[in-house]
Amino acid sequence: MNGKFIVIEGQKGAGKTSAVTQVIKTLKKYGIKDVIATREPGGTPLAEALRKLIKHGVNDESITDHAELLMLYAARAQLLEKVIKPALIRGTWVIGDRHDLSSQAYQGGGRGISTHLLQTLRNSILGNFSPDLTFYLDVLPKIGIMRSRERFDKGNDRIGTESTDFFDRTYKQYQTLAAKEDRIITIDANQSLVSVKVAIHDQLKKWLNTQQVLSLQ
Ligand code: Z5A
Repeated sequence: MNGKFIVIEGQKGAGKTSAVTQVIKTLKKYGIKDVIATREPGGTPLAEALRKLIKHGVNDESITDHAELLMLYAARAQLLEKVIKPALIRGTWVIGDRHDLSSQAYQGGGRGISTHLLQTLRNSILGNFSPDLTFYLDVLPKIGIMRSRERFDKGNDRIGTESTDFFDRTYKQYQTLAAKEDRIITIDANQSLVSVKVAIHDQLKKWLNTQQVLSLQ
């Protein structure tokens, strides 16, 4: 792969949208201009159709946890093979709004799906593919929920309107997983938007140096 895959993770209201913008802005500042943004679930016509199903369901039919997980993986598999990998191979950098860590946190923590099943799916579908760098925006669930409360689609968002307990479990799982992995940088997303942007810029600059990218510019 000639490009790099940088992912932004965190609970709703963490500020992932502005973090994606900040990462792209910082990369451009340091001379990396061939960049695309993706989101999960979504990012291809099929994955966007699955996104609608995942977020809104179909009529009143309840969706099982396994069906939800498999739809998320179907969308991810499609995005990976159709968009992310081809971009990385041609040297384009990809900035992802969510990736597999979301499934580990939401479906593993929130839904309580077994680590064994999640690992099996990940190994089978993603193999040894993983992000080069992940920014995990750590926001307390109650702050994130408050921030995203104004969103227009909140009433029709299956996962977004889950219980406080669900978001607490998801949050704990995010924190546990982020602490284990060197390639995940945790950013305190409870602070002001300006402070979050500065933290992302500084951490990304540091990481680019370790990748010897800056010295090439
Ligand atoms: N999901 C899953 O369960 N499993 C998976 O594997 C994957 C996803 C991939 C996708 O929803 C849903 O799918 C999501 C997880 C699940 N459901 N939930 N919950 P989505 O993509 O539509 O959206 P989201 O990521 O959940 O929510 P969001 O609200 O869009 O989050 P955000 O992008 O991090 O927030 P934002 O739009 O950047 O910010 C929200 C507001 O807060 C906005 O007005 C900002 O100006 C404000 N904000 C952000 N940061 C700050 C700070 N630092 N201070 C003050 N105000 C701030």
